[in-house]
Amino acid sequence: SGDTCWYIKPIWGMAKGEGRKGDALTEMESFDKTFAYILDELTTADQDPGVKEALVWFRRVLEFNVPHGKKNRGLSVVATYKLLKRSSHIPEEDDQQAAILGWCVEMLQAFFLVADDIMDQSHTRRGQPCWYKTKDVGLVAINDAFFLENAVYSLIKSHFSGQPCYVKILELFHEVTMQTITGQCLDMVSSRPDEPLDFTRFTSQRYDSIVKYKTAYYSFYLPVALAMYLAGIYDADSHQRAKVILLEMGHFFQVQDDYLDCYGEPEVLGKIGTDIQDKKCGWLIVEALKLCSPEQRQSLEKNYGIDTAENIAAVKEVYRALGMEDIYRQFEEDSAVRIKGLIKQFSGELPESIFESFFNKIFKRNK
Ligand code: DMA
Ligand code: MG
Ligand code: MG
Ligand code: MG
Repeated sequence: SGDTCWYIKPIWGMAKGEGRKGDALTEMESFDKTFAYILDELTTADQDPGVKEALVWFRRVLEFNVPHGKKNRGLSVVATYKLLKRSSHIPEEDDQQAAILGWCVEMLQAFFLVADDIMDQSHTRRGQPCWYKTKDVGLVAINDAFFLENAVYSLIKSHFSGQPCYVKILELFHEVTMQTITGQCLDMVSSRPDEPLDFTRFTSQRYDSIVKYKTAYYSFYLPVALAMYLAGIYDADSHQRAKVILLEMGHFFQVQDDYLDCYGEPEVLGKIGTDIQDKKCGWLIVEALKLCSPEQRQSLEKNYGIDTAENIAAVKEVYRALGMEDIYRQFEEDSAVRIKGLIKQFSGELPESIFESFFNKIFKRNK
């Protein structure tokens, strides 16, 4: 540490012994407390008073877009870190550091989602209108997405600058952001609104690449890799092993997302599906194209990617006739077996519990 002097800021003034095992704070409550702290750190003006109004706006951006999700990704940083350090004594401030990184993942996700909802022309997210659809927001949402992305780096600098893991964490966020942007690009260019529908592009290979890049890296590898760096695990072999398992889990998670887009309950899911009318290269259409008859394919060609109730219903009718819900159930079961096998095969020195507990959080989810 020395002169570079990284230090851990006192976060929520915990009295000695408070918040330890057996105390009232749940993981979620203590994680949420860290967010209240982050909100103040990011929007308190020790700066030019001329920017006050922007800081007030950013506070609204953060409050609206960051803390209201399931927080699977953010909580996984904390949970993984705790499992990695289980044997050794964890000082409280270390948990706080894991929670800060967890919120960085949630903020990165908020950045992607604000932009994703504009690109996908979605209506709702987490049970409220999408940010760009909110009154008085509109296209400033684009700048707000940039703010959310950059706020990640403000936090990393103020909490990790000078620590051994600092550069690794920075590089990881940059790398994973580029991977996600690449996946979002593949998602968007696989079907353009103004070009004729071309199902020959909807291959499993294309689908695999889209979901690996747009979802798996940032949702699964990133949280675990951050916890590993914080716990001092840098070796390439352990990271490679974790990546094999977590990318497979990420693939499974996006298949779930695509299934729920069509079959989920919007009230439970908090969002209304748009994949059919958006002409998305999603799991259901890719699998349906493998199974359909020439007549069914014709119906899909005629109706996919058109935003009217009739066209959407016609696509769903072909899915129904093909039994896509049962095909999904089977995929779910097969995936659980495959992923559990990978955990056994690839965990190496890492505790299998970090992967099992992450997987258990998402398996059979309905939101
Ligand atoms: C999600 O893809 C990917 C990112 C990077 C946000 P999506 O558009 O299917 O997500 P959602 O269903 O949440 O809009
Ligand atoms: Mg979307
Ligand atoms: Mg999208
Ligand atoms: Mg989706």
